[in-house]
Amino acid sequence: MTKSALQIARAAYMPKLPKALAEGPVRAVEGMPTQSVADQDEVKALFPNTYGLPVVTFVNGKAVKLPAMNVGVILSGGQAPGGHNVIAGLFDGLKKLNPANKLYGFILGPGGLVDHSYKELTGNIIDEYRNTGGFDMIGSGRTKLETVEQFEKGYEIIKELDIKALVMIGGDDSNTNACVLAEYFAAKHYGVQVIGCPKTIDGDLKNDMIETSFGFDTACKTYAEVIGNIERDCNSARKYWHFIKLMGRSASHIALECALQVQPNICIISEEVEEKNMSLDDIVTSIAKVVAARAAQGNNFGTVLIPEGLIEFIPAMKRLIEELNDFLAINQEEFSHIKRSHQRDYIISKLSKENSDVFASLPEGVSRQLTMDRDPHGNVQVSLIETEKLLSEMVGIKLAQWKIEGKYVGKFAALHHFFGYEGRCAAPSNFDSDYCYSLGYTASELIANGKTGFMASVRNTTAPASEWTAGGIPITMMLNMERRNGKMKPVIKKALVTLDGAPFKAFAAQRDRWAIETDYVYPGPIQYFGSAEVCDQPTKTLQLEQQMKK
Ligand code: FBP
Repeated sequence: MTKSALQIARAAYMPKLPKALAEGPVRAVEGMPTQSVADQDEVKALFPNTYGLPVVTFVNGKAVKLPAMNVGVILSGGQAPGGHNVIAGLFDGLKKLNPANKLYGFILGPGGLVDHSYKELTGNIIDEYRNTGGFDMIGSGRTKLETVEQFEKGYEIIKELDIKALVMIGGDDSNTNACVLAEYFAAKHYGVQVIGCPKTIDGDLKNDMIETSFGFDTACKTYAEVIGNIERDCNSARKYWHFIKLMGRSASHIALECALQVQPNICIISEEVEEKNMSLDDIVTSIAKVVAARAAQGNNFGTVLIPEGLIEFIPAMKRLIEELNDFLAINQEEFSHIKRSHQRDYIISKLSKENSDVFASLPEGVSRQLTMDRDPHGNVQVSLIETEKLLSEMVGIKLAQWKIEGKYVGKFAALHHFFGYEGRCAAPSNFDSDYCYSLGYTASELIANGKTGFMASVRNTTAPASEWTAGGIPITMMLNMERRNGKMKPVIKKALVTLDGAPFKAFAAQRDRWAIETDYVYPGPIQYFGSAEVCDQPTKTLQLEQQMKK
């Protein structure tokens, strides 16, 4: 594999570990029994073997010689910078425990387990991928592991390879699956442990014990760099409004973090839209007002950040999508046989009056995107909806109306961008390199300590890495019951942006000024070599959230 000079230098970077892990050996200190965040009785009944376990923290202890064992690892869902370092940390941790331990990677996500597609991960393979972005070492996929047939098929290869533990690196849905699998293996007395690791650029897999999901740091810094570049271009040419959509399937953490980093003129936060029961027209009007106010000062330019999941948070649209999800979960087969030109009318005829009216009012392209193929979890693929174009088009129409009414609106020329895939495989920042390596290493210790149904947890992450703490959180603690594909299911509760959280409050305190003044910040590219002040700072979201807790 040909490498750039930066890649060669980066391969030699030794990620930092929490002191307890770096010094090793460790022992597990157990806390009090836990319970799920909600719906305790239902969750407890579904997870009799893995419910209520205590939180585990690692402290220094005495070396214990463990027999050699084989471990499997799966990368699941969307790519996130640092995934390779989780595997590297897991590998190094396992080898430290016993050099005869072996690690197998399942190919292209959970599907690799079911299809028996795997490869042994040797030291040479691991070394090729240290501190690199992407998931290409073994690939990823979105197969949802949920049926007994899949579990049994997976168990066949697990038995054949004599695997004693499986590490699932994934987001909320994949870790929910890991939890279900851990319970299944425990109930069957198969002797296979399952450990999860919190991954997703979306930043929505977090709680009191999981401070952040990996990849969020690097992805946000990558987007903030290019948004900053756009802002500088915008402030130089002074003739365009840039509508920038940012990834994040549901939560607006990425948009919010980027706003805190670059100080745009406008940033929409989906969770606020929902809480304030805003309509599409309310959002359009709020943007048009800022465009007109800036035009009045001679500034016919600006930047608007739009979270990818916005559409689903507009209450009327949310109700429509929920009915569509349930309807299509049952009637997908029939729908697929309807001629494309009749699909819109078919849906209009099948929905409730309120939702049918909303559906009928949408531009053709948007309504089509809402009925397109779901992801394997039954969700609308929001990344396909061009919200940035929809909003700028509607703002243009609104401004034209105001102009007819005699208001001054200046000139409005819009450009569109969508940043998502550009950041998911970026070379991990020092934070993500260290955090991911620590998560993987922690997973190896959870395995060594016989844990199952736990997620690796590394905390105190705004302090220098040596002061981080490592341990494990029972995944059942994060579960609640939610409606999925028309049925109530135990799932990890997604962490959305909260309006009383420190990051939103910091944004809300400044946004009116950012709207009118041009006070852009240009963060520049991620730095890997240099002072900790420049290279090792975590996201503003993480810093503000942790400050609030103290
Ligand atoms: P995960 O939750 O699996 O980490 O994926 C997040 C994400 O990057 C979202 O931001 C985006 O909506 C989605 O994946 C895109 O999915 P795909 O890669 O399948 O197009």
